[in-house]
Amino acid sequence: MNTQKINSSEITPKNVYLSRRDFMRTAGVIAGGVALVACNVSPDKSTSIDSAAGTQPPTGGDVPNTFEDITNYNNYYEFTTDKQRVATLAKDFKTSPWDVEISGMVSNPGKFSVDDLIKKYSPEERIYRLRCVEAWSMVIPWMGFPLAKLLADVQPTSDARYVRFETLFDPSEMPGQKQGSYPWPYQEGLRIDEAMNDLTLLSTGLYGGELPAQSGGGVRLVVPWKYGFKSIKAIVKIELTDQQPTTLWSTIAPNEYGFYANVNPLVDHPRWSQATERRIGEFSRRDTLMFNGYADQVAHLYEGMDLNRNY
Ligand SMILES: Nc1nc2c(c(=O)[nH]1)N[C@H]1C(S)=C(S)[C@@H](COP(=O)(O)O)O[C@H]1N2
Ligand SMILES: [Mo]
Repeated sequence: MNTQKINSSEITPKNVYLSRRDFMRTAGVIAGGVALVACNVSPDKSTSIDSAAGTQPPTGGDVPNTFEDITNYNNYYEFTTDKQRVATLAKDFKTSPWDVEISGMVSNPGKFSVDDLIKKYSPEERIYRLRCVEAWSMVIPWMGFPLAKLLADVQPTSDARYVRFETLFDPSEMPGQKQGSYPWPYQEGLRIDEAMNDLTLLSTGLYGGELPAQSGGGVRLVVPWKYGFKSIKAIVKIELTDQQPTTLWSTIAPNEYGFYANVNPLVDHPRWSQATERRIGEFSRRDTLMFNGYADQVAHLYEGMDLNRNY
């Protein structure tokens, strides 16, 4: 089992880590890290020193990344394609109150506030690996609840086969959306059995606290066995449907970003290898694991499918 039973109390507590950051600031240490290019440009071949280098063992287990790394190195094109500027640009983004509308093929559609969802489904901690399609990775202690719990309550009809997710569209708050180069709003989708899998989380928090704007607050999806772009942020709509949903990335580059997007070291991206990855905070690359290390829990979902074709 690789579901990550590490408890966040075993790792660098947030306050210790924050004081380390303050120390680094005072000492005039510049948090390095190279500005990396976007999903559709090139992979992450960087071996540069990241801000947390030295705080984690270079090899071995899955030690959660620091709060600082998790919240200052983000992919969130609604704000910017510059990973290290998302935090600043999202600083005033309002994550609460936040509503999600659930519609389509369900018996109990409706609008749900994240506050109510938190009360109803009592989020738990889930420490998951996150593997970006660009070949970098992190380990993140999410707070959240299985999407399956919410689906059980809204009751998909027997025709429902997919779940479609949509991010907020609000160019006045999300400056990246003023750029017409992407087909906003960001959309993603899962097959209903993938959505029902216990690993699939709706996340409402990080490191035991709230979910920061740059991490996808009010509420985001976390699908740890798929490339990071499936884990859509700032969700305002969830729709049950009988059609395979269109996704932002498969609209832009269908030959590079498929609907399934399962982490698979044997299927390379057309422009780079997916065999290894750079864990943020580590110096050397590590091997990428089939289904990001969650094969025991999810491989059965894809039995009989050609994973080369269904990338
Ligand atoms: N709405 C939205 N969701 C998104 C993205 C985005 O640009 N917009 N980027 C995706 C990508 S490519 C990755 S790797 C993860 C990154 O999540 P993190 O910044 O919390 O690490 O979010 C995903 N979810
Ligand atoms: Mo990504």
